[in-house]
Amino acid sequence: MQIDQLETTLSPESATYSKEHLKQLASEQKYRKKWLLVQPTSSTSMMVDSGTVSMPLNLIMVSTLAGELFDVTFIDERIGDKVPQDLSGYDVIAITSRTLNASKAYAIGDAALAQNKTVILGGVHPTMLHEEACEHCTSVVYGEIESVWTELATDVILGKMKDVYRAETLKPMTAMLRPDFSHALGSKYAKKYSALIPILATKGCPVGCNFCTTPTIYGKSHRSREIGLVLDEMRYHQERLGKKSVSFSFMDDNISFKPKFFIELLEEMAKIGVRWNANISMNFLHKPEIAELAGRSGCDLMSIGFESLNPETLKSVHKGSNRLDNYEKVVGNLHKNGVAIQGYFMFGFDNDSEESFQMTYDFIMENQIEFPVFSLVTPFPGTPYFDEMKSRLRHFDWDKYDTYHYMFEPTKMPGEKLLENFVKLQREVYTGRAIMKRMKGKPLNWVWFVNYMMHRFTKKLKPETYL
Ligand code: B12
Ligand code: SF4
Repeated sequence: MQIDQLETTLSPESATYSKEHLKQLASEQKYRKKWLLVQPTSSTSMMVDSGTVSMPLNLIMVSTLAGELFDVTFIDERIGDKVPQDLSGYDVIAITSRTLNASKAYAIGDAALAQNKTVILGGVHPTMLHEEACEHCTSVVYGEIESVWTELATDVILGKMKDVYRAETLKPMTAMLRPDFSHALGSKYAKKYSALIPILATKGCPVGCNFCTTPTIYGKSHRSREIGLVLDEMRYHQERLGKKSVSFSFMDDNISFKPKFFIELLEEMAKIGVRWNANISMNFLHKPEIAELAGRSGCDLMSIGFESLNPETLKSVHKGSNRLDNYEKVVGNLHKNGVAIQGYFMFGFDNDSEESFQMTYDFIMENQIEFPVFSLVTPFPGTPYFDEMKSRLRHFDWDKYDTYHYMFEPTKMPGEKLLENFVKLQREVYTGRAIMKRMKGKPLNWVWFVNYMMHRFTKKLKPETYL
């Protein structure tokens, strides 16, 4: 899709920001401005940015749009690309940031401002804390770039930047361009990217968990692309790679939120022979026919936020989609259909007690969860949970907002006990014997390898690791 097919949602009354005007300005450019796009690494010691990393669809979407009008260089620090100290070859430095890499993003922004560059910060953290981010850049983009692109690109060409770009209304996802991976894959370190191709079918999640940034940024909206476009994108990669069984990783917040859309999408995917994985909420996964369809459509792995086995905790975080009495049904149905489970479990909630750890261990072992992932509850800035917990937080060191650091003392357990049990649980589910028990009868694939890596990683864990 070209620029002229994009809708303008911002200030539609203003001719300055019409797509026609942008098209005209772009065609009159004597010099295409040079953008340096940066995905900063984080300084966390945990396994967040190590090994193979997923291709950053967020910055790829920025490069897809910017590449149509400007010259683009793509830097991903996580794979080994380096941001040059001398930025004289660039006009615009555009940086993506989550909380865990915000201090790195800010340092790059500061260095670029000192060299009189136009600095644009985008992503979850600058969106949530745009006043803080404004100190380190020329402009902050609030939320998705697609909904402000006409205004932002026009201002870049005219050299008149605003502090914050924020859309009054979100564009329908039909306006989303097909991601152009060429800039990201141009790096000599691109081999460090996971082979899974990131793809998007929907955006948003109205479930409203109070610790999640998505409802704060996108409200109750849940938008979807046309199924035909998602399939076209999949077929494009099948042709490019010369095979049918290409593996896709859905980046959606909650792909199954609208069952009708999800079922239709999966039925179509089943016809083209792709493999896939996704983040999913449990709203209707307990139905056997859905698990059957997931398996038939090529699902290798579902990432499910079980979060907690404590009903009080689920209630306190407003995770209405999780019903404890469905947990075992969900797991059993998926397993019957050959779908492995990456199960997310969070600890550190006020309602957690030592029993919570034992309950989680039993659940994981009895239900043979293939890839359990444990995190400490982290109130991210801008969320209702952050406001609620602010006075109890131990620090505001963004480098430690990676869900692997101790953030506050829960009411029912001293901090030391929390961390002791947290480490013990992880070690126990990843001992050689526990892995053999959980993985018994499972196909020999990369999930075994992940377990092996986790075995090595968890052996080294100590409570202090999380301080
Ligand atoms: C898929 C996903 C993952 C995947 C893939 C991550 C990746 N490589 O991109 C995996 C599973 C690997 C993952 C890992 C983690 N994730 Co995650 N993840 C997501 C999820 C659900 C979608 C992200 C996504 O790709 N969306 C699709 C893209 C196209 O949209 P987008 O990211 O919103 O980007 C748009 C805008 O933000 C904007 N934009 C973004 N960057 C820029 C830059 C510029 C210059 C501009 C102009 C605009 C712009 O335009 C983009 C295009 O529309 C988000 C929730 C969310 N909606 O953000 C959580 C989320 C980003 N993850 C989160 C967390 C905590 C993590 C982990 C720390 C978890 C962990 N303990 O391992 C790690 C950190 C990994 C890392 N190094 O960053 C948090 C971050 C919170 C915060 N404040 O930082 C989120 C927001 C979920 C939440 N709890 O609220 N994650
Ligand atoms: S279900 Fe997931 S994406 Fe939706 S609000 Fe809760 S944590 Fe966020």
